[in-house]
Amino acid sequence: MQKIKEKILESKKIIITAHVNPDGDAIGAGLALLGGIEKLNKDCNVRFILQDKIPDRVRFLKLSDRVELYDSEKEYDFDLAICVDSATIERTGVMKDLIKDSYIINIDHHISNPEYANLNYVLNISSTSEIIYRFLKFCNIDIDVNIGEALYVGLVNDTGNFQHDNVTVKTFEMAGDLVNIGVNNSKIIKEFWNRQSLAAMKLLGQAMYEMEFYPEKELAYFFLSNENMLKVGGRKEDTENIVEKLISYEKADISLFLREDKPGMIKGSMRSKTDKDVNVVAALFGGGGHKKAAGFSSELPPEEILKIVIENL
Ligand SMILES: [Mn+2]
Repeated sequence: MQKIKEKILESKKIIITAHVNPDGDAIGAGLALLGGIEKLNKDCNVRFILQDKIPDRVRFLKLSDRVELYDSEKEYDFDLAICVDSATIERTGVMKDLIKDSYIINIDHHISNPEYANLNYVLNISSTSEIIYRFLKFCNIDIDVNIGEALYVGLVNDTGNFQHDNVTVKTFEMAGDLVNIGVNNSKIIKEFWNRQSLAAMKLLGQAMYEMEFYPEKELAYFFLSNENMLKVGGRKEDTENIVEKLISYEKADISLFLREDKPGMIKGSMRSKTDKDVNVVAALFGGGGHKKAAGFSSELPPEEILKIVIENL
């Protein structure tokens, strides 16, 4: 943390980035870091630039208008790049090409992170937002309510609203501290958590109705074709909670959700509620993540992916 602080203090122009299809943790961590850097180094110009647009449900965050979309027509001038919540540099999408030859700091919480940067701060905790919170505290930066709300959204996002076992005493202490400085828990739940699109509701309904269960592996499974996705006008962020809901089935130990991204390309996500390690299974397809939550991409047909998963559980 000291090295990151020094690097930020000696920089004049910083670009923060995060992964494609950004979630609440990517946005929360990035915005909180941006707000914090502006307090730490007042001579520094800091920007938060992403490949993809942010979900509507984080737009209530005061700092969210600071997110910029990458524009290939523009020139970017910076002396430090910071990647948050990105398990690999490829996860930043087109931003990779912009930053790859510059000095990079990697701040992340995915155990699969290969520490790809010049300076890496990777901790196996709830969220990147929890890491950023610790960093801001370490630097004695005043966490105001705008930074606090961004951090809280990250926490709620990556803990499944304090449901997963990545929640520790420190996570609750952080949440308590943020509530203390003025973050309103029920406001965040109303604005962020309980704000699903119609397409998300329809797709979740379909997933729950058509879910298959493989009792020999306690596996709950659902495959969503691109055709069914288009039928309800769904986007990939509308499918985020399906894998979480699959595992809420009383008999399921593992859930597997496959989504046809485009013909011939499947995105897989897995959850575990026992000791079974889904990170290892996702790695068979070149993916990764955490022991209890992991993802991958594959060009294999869904029934083939299902077969491999079942064989390896
Ligand atoms: Mn995260």
